[in-house]
Amino acid sequence: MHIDRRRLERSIEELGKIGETPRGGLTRLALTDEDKRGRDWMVARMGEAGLRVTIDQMGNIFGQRPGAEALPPVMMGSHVDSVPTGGKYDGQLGVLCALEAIRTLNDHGIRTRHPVTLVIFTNEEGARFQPAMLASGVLAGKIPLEDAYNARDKDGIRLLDELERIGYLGPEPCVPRPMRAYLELHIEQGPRLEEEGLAVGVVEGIVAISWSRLTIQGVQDHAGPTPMRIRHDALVAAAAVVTGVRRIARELGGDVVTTVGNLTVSPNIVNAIPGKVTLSIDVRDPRDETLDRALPRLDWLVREACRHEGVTYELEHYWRVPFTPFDRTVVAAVERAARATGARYRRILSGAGHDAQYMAAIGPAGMIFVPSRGGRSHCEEEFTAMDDIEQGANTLFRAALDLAGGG
Ligand code: HGY
Ligand code: MN
Ligand code: MN
Repeated sequence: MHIDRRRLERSIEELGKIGETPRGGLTRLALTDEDKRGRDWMVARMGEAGLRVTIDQMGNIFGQRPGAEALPPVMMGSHVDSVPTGGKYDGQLGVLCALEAIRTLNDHGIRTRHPVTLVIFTNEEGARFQPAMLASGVLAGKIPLEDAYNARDKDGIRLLDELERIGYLGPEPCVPRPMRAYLELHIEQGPRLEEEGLAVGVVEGIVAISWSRLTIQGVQDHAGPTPMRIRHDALVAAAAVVTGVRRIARELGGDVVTTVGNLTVSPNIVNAIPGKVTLSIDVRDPRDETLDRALPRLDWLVREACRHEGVTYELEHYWRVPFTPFDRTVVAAVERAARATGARYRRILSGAGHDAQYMAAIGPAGMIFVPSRGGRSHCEEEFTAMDDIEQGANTLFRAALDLAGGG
């Protein structure tokens, strides 16, 4: 038994059209009209596959396929929201491979012991509303629902209002659910599988992640008549922070990664000294202890950069997810499935966060990676070859069958 490659390929193409960018990438930010259209497309396909579709308070979508016994379900899925000018595989591939696995169960009339549930999580990317994995974080009981509802995008629009506007504010409580296991297929978003000529990654865990936001308040003034000796330029302090964030990674070494991805300047015009700068700092490492060493260095760096320029600041470490090892029995089931599929594979760690990170907090979770061409992701160049997708999807199908008690 194997998945239907052509059907899966068509689904990737069809869903990838919703929010497609002129360069063939994808912009489908959480709770925008494009996200609504992508959700509606998935709900229609889930109905056609005979799934009972429900929506919870965070707009998470569940498609339930009954099992032979009233047991906790095997859940599998991912997300359909993207980053701006992102790719058509991040998140979307996991949702479509889960749909394809269910369609394959239907093709063969298989009644698994445990029910099987397809799940689509809201706002995984954290691109529009921070932090990332927001809705799986609420479901896992790690983020209060009210905090998520009050998250605002850069235009001050509230998450709750957008959920309501697109018609995905569901009645189901967004709380931990009993599950046999949670499986997520995802692109690796790094170079390892491709470098080693492998089709599948058996994911053993996900790195620890910390997000901080820094607001620097300087003195806005005229770029011309203001003598250099009396300036307090928020952007000069910010620039010292940006290069210092890179230095922290270099000094700590190992696998730590640090990124300033978002920076806004006000008033952001040629002839005014920047009065205010806000910026984001993302720090990740497989070891929580390394993050515990990195953050005090960041605090010191910001304090010194701002003292030197005579500006004030607010630094908030507002999101932290610990290193998350996946359940050994689920990892073993994924490995068995990769072997049975005949895929060349290796065990691997995820440098990207995923909804599986929060699902692992409430039940046995595991992931399957497929290669990213050139290791690229969160960009329009993101691509994974169908041969690899087929092997990954067959691995997901077999792992789900194994864990759900195949017919
Ligand atoms: O940030 C991440 O790692 C994921 O793409 N949300
Ligand atoms: Mn993703
Ligand atoms: Mn992503």
